[in-house]
Amino acid sequence: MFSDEGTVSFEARPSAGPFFCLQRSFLYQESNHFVLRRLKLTTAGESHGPAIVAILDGVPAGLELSPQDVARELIRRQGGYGRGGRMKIEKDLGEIFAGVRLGETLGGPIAIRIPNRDFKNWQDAMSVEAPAAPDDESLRRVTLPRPGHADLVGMLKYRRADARDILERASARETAARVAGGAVAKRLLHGFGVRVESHVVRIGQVHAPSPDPLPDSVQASADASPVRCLDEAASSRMVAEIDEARRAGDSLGGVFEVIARGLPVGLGSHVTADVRLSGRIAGALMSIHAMKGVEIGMGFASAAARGSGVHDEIERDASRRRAGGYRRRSNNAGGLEGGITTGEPLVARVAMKPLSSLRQPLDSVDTKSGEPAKAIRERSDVCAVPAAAIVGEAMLALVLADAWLEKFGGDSMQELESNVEAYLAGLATATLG
Ligand code: EPS
Repeated sequence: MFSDEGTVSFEARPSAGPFFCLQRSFLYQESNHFVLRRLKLTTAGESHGPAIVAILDGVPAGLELSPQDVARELIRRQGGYGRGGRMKIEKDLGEIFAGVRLGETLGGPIAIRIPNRDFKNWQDAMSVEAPAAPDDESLRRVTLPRPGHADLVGMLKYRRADARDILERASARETAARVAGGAVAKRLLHGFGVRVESHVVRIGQVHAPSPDPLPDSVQASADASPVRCLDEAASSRMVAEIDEARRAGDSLGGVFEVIARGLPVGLGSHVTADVRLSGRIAGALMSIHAMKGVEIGMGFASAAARGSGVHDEIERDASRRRAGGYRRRSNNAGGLEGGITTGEPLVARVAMKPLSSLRQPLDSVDTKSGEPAKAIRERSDVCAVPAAAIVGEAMLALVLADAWLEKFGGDSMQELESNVEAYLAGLATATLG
């Protein structure tokens, strides 16, 4: 039940059936946000419906935000060698229609709409109205689920006879909305000197290890490559691998790395599971469509090494104010110890499986007849790893902006800025002991 203060208590209705459950799930959600705790990103929309929408709540008032900030990120997500015909149709810019006035955020939810230009070709199939003729061809019903896709499990779980009811929402088109929300998070972080970037380190069999040291601007170097890879020779081999997979009617996955530089020591916490930043970052990255693995820093390779070859030795360096006057001689921890940022670059790698829409489809079952059949042959990308890396940047930026707001708080940017300054000043003068 809600008290006058808007808090929830259960004593009065211990066995009140569905009402009780509703209250409990509300409380559960509020106290167990593993990924975002201060920000809330809601997305809505189907791949071939009229539009995709993002609503980002929790951004302080007074953040300078322009339509170009969002458009720039959406354009980056649409690029990358290996995309299919759909990207020639869409021209994502995003239209901010709430939460911003005269170039600054107002403190309320920020709403961004990304129209689907392809909708004009799908008006019957995606109509909100009940169809006049339920068996009409133009409704583009799907009963041939793709192995690896949400098609079949979604049909069974949601009791839908038409896989289109699942695949339209399961589509990675939804990531456009995440990138729009992430653009706002990036804008916030950027003002505090934090940059979130990405590059591709694997496509199929072609591997290009992360260069050491990284270029000054990972973004500029990666965006100059058709596959967003920092190694020119590997880039060409990746392009050739994509061409070969396209010829074979197949698809390819890969690995991208996301990096955040400029973070201070002290975001996240070791104290409880829900505030550990490592889990929140892994959760956010794993929530992207088609992701099958996340590692932070040395990741899985650290399991095969000895402690002395893994842990980053510590030394004093008074010039490193954001790191509290310390430095690590290496960064195998990927910028996180105990779920807390160390002040070293935050580095995570994410593995994407090959896309499950194939021009040479795999064996499946026709769910209408129950007979063996080939899966549906949908128009598709061959490889979307370069685009996924941009989505990874957005998700990392959202988690870091969220942890930033959790640590520093404030309804306005002025309040947030003075809290950040006070903390950094304290770090610079801190002596422990
Ligand atoms: C997707 C299938 C393809 C991709 C789409 C994601 O779309 P379509 O079925 O219309 O050809 O192009 O990605 C986007 C539309 C996008 O904006 O990234 C899927 O099934 O996930």
